[in-house]
Amino acid sequence: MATVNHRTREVQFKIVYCGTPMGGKTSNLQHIHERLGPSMRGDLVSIAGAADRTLFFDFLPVNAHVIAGFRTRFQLYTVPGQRAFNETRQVVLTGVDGVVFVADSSPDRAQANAMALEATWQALAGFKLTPGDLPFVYQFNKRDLPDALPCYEMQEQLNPKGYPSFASVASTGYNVFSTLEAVTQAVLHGFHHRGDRTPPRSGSRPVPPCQDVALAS
Ligand SMILES: Nc1nc2c(ncn2[C@@H]2O[C@H](COP(=O)(O)OP(=O)(O)OP(=O)(O)O)[C@@H](O)[C@H]2O)c(=O)[nH]1
Ligand SMILES: [Mg+2]
Repeated sequence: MATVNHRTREVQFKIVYCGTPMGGKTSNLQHIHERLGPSMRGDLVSIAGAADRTLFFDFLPVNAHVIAGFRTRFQLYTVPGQRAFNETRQVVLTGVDGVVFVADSSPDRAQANAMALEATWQALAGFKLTPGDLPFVYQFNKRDLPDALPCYEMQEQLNPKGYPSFASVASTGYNVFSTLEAVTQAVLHGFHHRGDRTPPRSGSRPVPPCQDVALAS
């Protein structure tokens, strides 16, 4: 839920990157942190365990525009993908304004993707949120893998309702900012149209569907 501070004239939104274990959630935040100048973002806080697996969460604050005299700040979080961390996922998702679901395009990870998606919806249901209640953007990551599943197959399996989706390579940054822009636009759009009974799922600009792309080597 957006936090409005009238004294500092700041609005804060919370975006949470959920998804498949080892799918590339932390890599998204690392790329955003590397590419944005220090005036645009805070420090990246990562609580990682063995072999760089996210243990609790990653956190990166990002500044955005000044809208109607209020500075807009997005708090980006990742949650650990491992199943053992269901409780952590629930804690980090508290007050979420928008979700990015990072799926792994490796064929070996198809089942893990489906399980992670189910776990994400279950966690959101804990807050009485159902699909369509908040901006939800898919990122089909690791498109550089030679045996990556076709995007249409991933869409069919994971995104039958056709929410906004992006084919990405988080390790090089491909479509990391497009994904971030889509979810932040959708969150802002929802905030400005709060009175609406129907929450928006996509941004104010139409988002093209995920497509298989020719990636530069
Ligand atoms: N080939 C390829 N590897 C990637 C890509 N994105 C991330 N990786 C690699 O995948 C591994 C896991 O990436 P992370 O960003 O740590 O994944 P995560 O989802 O945060 O993992 P957990 O927090 O442990 O669930 C790392 O070795 C990354 O370098 C990608 O687009 N392509
Ligand atoms: Mg991680």
